[in-house]
Amino acid sequence: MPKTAARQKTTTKTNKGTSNGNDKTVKQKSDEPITDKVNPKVSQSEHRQRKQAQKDSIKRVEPATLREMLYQMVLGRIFEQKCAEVYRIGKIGGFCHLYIGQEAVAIGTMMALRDDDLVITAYRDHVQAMVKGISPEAVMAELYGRAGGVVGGKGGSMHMFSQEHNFYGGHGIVGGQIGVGTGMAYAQKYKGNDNVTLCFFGEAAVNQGMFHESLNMAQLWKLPCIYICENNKYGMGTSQARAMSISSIAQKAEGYGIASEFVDGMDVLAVREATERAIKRAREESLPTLLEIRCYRFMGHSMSDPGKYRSTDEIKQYQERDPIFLFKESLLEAKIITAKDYEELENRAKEAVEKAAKFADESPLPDESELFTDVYAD
Ligand SMILES: Cc1ncc(C[n+]2csc(CCOP(=O)(O)OP(=O)(O)O)c2C)c(N)n1
Ligand SMILES: [Mg+2]
Repeated sequence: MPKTAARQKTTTKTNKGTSNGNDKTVKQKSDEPITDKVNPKVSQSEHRQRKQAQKDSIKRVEPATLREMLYQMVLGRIFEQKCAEVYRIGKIGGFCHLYIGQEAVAIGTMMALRDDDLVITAYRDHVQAMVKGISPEAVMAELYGRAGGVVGGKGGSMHMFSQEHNFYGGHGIVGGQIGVGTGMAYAQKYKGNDNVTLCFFGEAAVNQGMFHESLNMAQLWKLPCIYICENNKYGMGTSQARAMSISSIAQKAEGYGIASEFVDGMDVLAVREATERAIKRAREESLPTLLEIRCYRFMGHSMSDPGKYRSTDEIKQYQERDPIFLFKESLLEAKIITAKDYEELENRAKEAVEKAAKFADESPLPDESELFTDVYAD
């Protein structure tokens, strides 16, 4: 991770003078530029800092929740590895964007939510869909384009959706979901409930006008929306350093008077704690937050990415700081799990994924009669 991502670097600033009367504390961070280079010495010291931080955070979370968080991370990883495997033999077609390396973001944020909270995301959506409660079977069958898929096999990888689970997609237009998510948060406020909306997007989406218009409205109307920017450093093959004039995305929130925080996306507990603060702000005060969560995708942008824009050495450096290994080590050291528990947990995840693949294999193709249902174009 770039040095700036260490949560120890976060400092606070009170933002008293906004026109909306928001006198809440706004987090601000040091703004060191993002570079494409990884400094091994800095990385090692950050890894040590993270481990120390996890030691303290572990004490604040129920052991059963910690174990479930680890299980969900492992399930997400094994599920995505299976997707890559079956994609290569043609069982999944079309676009397929994997989440491997970023699991701490989905699990750290979403496992702090209530069931009636809402989630919307971009096309890298399989793991988010499962954490929100959609079964691995329904997600895998959707990837296979089968009738048993969560949207009947008509959406595919990028369009997981389930109103029943308050999961509103799965969107392919970069940044498009930020406006929809803002509207979802508006609807909750209008209806008078205290539901929170979590809106995920990548760092490349921040360059879209939709991001800026949405953040402006969210603060103006005081919407209970949490904007989660998953900054994995690349938008397809373009690094953030080549595409964005200011490297700190969290800093952009300040332009709209929105509270923001810089979070280490390799540390699932740091992600959870930052999300809890944002949830409190949204639920109790109906105010938005922007979290910039620095992470890294270990796989290509999609299954068809030749990967020529970054070195294998860079990928290796990040893989050495894998968020799953870090969390597993911390839980072993804190004696929340034993090595045997981990083996059992991993086997359980493997079985769940194999069951999902079998379900998808056996699920029929959508019936021809479905061809013109759910079609809204003239
Ligand atoms: C409006 C729009 N422009 C361009 C594209 C093509 N495109 C698909 S993914 C992508 C990169 C997005 O990167 P980021 O938002 O950082 O998300 P990540 O893939 O890293 O998760 C682009 C440019 C698109 N889908 N929509
Ligand atoms: Mg990105």
